[in-house]
Amino acid sequence: MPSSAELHRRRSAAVARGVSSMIPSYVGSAGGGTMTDVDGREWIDFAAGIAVTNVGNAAPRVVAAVRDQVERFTHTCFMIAPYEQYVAVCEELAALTPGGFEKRSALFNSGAEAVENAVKIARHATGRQAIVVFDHAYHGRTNLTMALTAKVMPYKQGFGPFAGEIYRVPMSYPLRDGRSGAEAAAYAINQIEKHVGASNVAAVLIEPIQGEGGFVVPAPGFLPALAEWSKRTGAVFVADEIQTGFCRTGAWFASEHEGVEPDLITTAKGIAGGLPLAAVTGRAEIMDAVHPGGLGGTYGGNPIACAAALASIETMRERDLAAAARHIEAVARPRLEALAAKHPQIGEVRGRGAMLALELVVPGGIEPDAITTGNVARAAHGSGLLLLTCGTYGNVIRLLPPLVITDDELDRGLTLLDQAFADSGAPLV
Ligand code: PLZ
Repeated sequence: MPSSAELHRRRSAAVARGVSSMIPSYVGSAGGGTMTDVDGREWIDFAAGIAVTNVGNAAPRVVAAVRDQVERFTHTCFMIAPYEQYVAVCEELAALTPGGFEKRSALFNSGAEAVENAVKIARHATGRQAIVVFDHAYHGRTNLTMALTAKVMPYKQGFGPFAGEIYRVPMSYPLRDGRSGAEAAAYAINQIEKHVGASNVAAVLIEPIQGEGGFVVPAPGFLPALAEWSKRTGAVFVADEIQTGFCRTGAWFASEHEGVEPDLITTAKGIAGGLPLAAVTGRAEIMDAVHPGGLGGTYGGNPIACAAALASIETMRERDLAAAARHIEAVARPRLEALAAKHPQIGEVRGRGAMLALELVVPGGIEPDAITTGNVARAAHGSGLLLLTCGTYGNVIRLLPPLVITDDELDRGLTLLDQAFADSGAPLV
């Protein structure tokens, strides 16, 4: 096997610079909660490929299902010759997503594609155009989803012009806005009504816990108030659960923590254990407003990805991975709180389940500290911990381990994180 150094040389001459990688090591193999690079070094995985391998890397049931499916048939295109696996995934989505109402789903390849389609469906069903999104939001990198995404660098810089009829309003961000959920919702709703007009809003689109934007958990009451306003004014309430979905936050979907039943939910990432699959699921009357042929794509709901999804869902159910996510929080949160007690740069420990974060600030206030954040991440990478950062201000360290991570691996990862803070030169209290 070529070394990482050799692969890096080849990469520089063949792969576009715009596609970058967090670490310079190349993957040899990965399983469960660890990864081994081509140079034989083992890593603890606190990234899960950005919240994708919730069932673990190369999960045995997913591997078996993919192997079986690939031998039977690889692709026919559901729009040409349909197959059971697609239907079965849509049945699972109807059963697992919040809301006891009649639902329909459509399958796609990526999160961004699911979000684009949710927007198409909401516009078609309402006959309206405006889409309301939030500060710090992340919804993808395609043209429409870049417009929906808040952060310019690196996602949008130089890539305009962007799609129209997108309106951004303030997000509830307890550390930074000091507002209760009800106050933050009233503020956002007032902006929508004054700047967009209630009767123009096709959809209110929100991540129940923001992902790339900083693992921002809105204050309690914020999401229900927006869902209620949407219902009252005829807007489609869309929860982007692409990062929060499939047991990540200790429930099948993060909307459940606040009893919210979104009209539409977008999913991807954790749905298929690493194979590309995404979905829009929601109220039958909204989904079915679109004419036959109005939704689709060559690969959407590819049979191999669907087989992987069915195996992933079975694994999540059988191993109760929502409970596993709660267990991860129960183990990790006290360790993170202890870390915060030692390092005054840690302004807040937050998150839910296995979606946990540390926001780093200049001690004594809330000024973002991206420098220490970068130093901690680099130190973690140097010691074999796959750790991601996020946040509009680049000052949030996030933990996204596979939900099957063992207690021993979790403990080793948290110890490496502790060490990374020590090595980063972050001063102690
Ligand atoms: N919506 C909430 O988290 C993807 C993107 C990383 P795709 N997040 C990771 C990067 O830098 O590209 C994401 C998300 C939410 C939509 C998406 C988009 O999903 O499958 O990457 O298109």
